[in-house]
Amino acid sequence: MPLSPIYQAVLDGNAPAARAGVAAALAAGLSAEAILNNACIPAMTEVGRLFEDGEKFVPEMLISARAMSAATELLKPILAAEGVAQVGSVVIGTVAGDLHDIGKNLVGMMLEGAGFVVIDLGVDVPPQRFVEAVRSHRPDILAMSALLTTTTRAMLNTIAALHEAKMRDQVKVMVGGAPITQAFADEVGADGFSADAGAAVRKAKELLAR
Ligand code: B1M
Repeated sequence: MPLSPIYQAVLDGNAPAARAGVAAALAAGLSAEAILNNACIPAMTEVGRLFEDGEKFVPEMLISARAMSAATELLKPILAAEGVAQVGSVVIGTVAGDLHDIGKNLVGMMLEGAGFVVIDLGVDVPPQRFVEAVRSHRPDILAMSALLTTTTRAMLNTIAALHEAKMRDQVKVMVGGAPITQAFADEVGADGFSADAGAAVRKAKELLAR
């Protein structure tokens, strides 16, 4: 099974093996999306479970994250090449205080693959930087990612900063990340929520059509 070496390499934090596994799976004819959804993401989910159980620690999570990034680097151009004509633009970032970027990067990649122009602000993005980016890039959508329950409030602060700058009606706001729910999105006044990267593309298209 060409996916098991990738799963194992991400789990072990072995970046060269993860990259080699992805190259082999692509050569064997597997799609980038299948590799992502059936090997890379399940491996990171297992890393999280082992961390919760006290069987893995932060440095191990970090090297698994690096292996995941090495694997997805090879998938990125393929996902982007599957894209169609430009459909809209998105400013994306991980909120203030939060350094998790794997999910945010996947969402950005899938959006690019679907034809969106993506402006990635990176991680630990304070509300004011999101506001400045909306002012300068005039995107259709502002997309925020958060992985820590403690940083989800930064989404509320960013939406408040947009209101304060009188720019809230200029952009649709999308939120996502493991602790985010539709109820939370409604509570903070976001226009859309999605649970995974594929759903994020569908939601972004739906927001554009509104
Ligand atoms: Co962190 N971490 N981490 N971590 N980490 C979690 C999130 C945690 C759940 C682990 C656990 O306890 N089980 C836990 C959070 C608990 C909580 O708040 N509820 C946690 C913790 C506690 C911490 C630290 C505090 C640990 C410490 O230092 N003691 C620390 C905080 C640092 C900080 O941010 N300030 C920390 C650090 C790290 C590393 C740096 C070591 C590393 C991140 C490396 C990196 O991202 N470059 C790391 C990792 C790797 C994880 C886990 C294991 C994996 C996250 C991941 O990449 N998942 C994670 C446990 C887990 O999630 N099971 C954990 C794979 C990724 C594809 O999924 O990011 O959920 P995800 O993205 C999905 C969806 O959520 C969605 O689509 C994506 C693709 O399908 N999505 C969106 C994401 N953003 C979206 C935006 C959208 C739409 C959908 O629209 C805008």
